[in-house]
Amino acid sequence: MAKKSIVDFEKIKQELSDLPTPIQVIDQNAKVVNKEAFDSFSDDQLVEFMEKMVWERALHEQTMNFSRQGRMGFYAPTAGEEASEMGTVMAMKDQDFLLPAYRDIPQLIQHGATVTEAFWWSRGHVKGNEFKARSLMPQIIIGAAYLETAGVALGLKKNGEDAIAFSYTGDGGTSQGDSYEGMNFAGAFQAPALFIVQDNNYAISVPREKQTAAKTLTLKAAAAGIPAVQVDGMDILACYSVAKAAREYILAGNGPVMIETLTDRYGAHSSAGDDPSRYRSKEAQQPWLDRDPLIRMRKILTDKGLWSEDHEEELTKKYKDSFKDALKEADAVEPEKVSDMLKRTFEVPTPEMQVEIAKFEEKESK
Ligand SMILES: Cc1ncc(C[n+]2csc(CCOP(=O)(O)OP(=O)(O)O)c2C)c(N)n1
Repeated sequence: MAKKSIVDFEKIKQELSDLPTPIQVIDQNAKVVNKEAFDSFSDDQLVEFMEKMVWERALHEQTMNFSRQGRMGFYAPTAGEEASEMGTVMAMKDQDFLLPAYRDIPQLIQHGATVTEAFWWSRGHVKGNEFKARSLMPQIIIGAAYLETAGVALGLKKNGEDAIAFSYTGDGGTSQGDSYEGMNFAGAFQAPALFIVQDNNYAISVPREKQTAAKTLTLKAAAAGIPAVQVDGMDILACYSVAKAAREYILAGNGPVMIETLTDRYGAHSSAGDDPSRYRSKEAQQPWLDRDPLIRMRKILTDKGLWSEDHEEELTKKYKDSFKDALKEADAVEPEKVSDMLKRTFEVPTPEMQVEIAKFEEKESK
């Protein structure tokens, strides 16, 4: 007779594999699945949600055009992530502190940076870090924003501020140790932080399933004692409602929260132009395109008589024209010099850097 084990690891593993149902307000067929949440929005609010997503999609399309023309620096495409990004950032208040990653330029602009400043940031110009928005500059080191968030959030708590920290990372970011350390610290100190994981299925070419055996990324917050929830990241009403509820919960002194938005990166990882067809089939992506966040809101608004194709076209043109003006403004400043960047790195440049500075000054004077 087989000896009975003292512990059933398979059962424990199974319990970790039970998938929650992500929170939704409208499904991909534009059917209202949470009437109470839906009815809490006025018609004007519903239109505003759609306008923000049209704005972000226009920003994406225009920046990709600028990139192809060689007029941007580094820029991370955002098509597909409009509901996740606009829904969560619309729950932010001016006094809240933003800790964005490189794919969160739209939220940075919504939180008070100008489009021109965002373009300077993309070009690596120091003026791109001088925005008045209450935010750190977009973090390139994945996962690191969560460490900074723990510190910022603790500072907000110690100052007794009526504000929380909003922090973004991707699924790949949660595979970096920094993100756990940040969440653990924030959990231990009950710091007012909202950790938003935009689970867009890929970390460059590595699919989410290959990055971790965890069935949901919310499990990573559980280890830090932080309540976490999955949200349909293609449903702006759900993203906003959950972010707003999280903000209120955190502000009431209950410690941090994590939200995992299930979303998708439609195109390449960055404007540097990796080729997604090398790691992702069209068939695998199609279900995500069918869940597009604009399609479902467009249907809801059109059925209510609040939206038309002509209006959307006009808006898109208006937004794109404003981005063209912003780029002209960005062009009007002298490009960043390598020597100036080096001079700013330390208050007193090291002897090696002094040699580098002299070398670049010589080159730049020609
Ligand atoms: C610590 C660190 N390791 C590696 C990289 C290189 N890198 C840049 S983006 C990226 C993938 C990040 O994926 P994810 O966090 O899912 O965010 P997404 O780009 O999909 O928004 C990697 C590995 C980095 N920036 N930082």
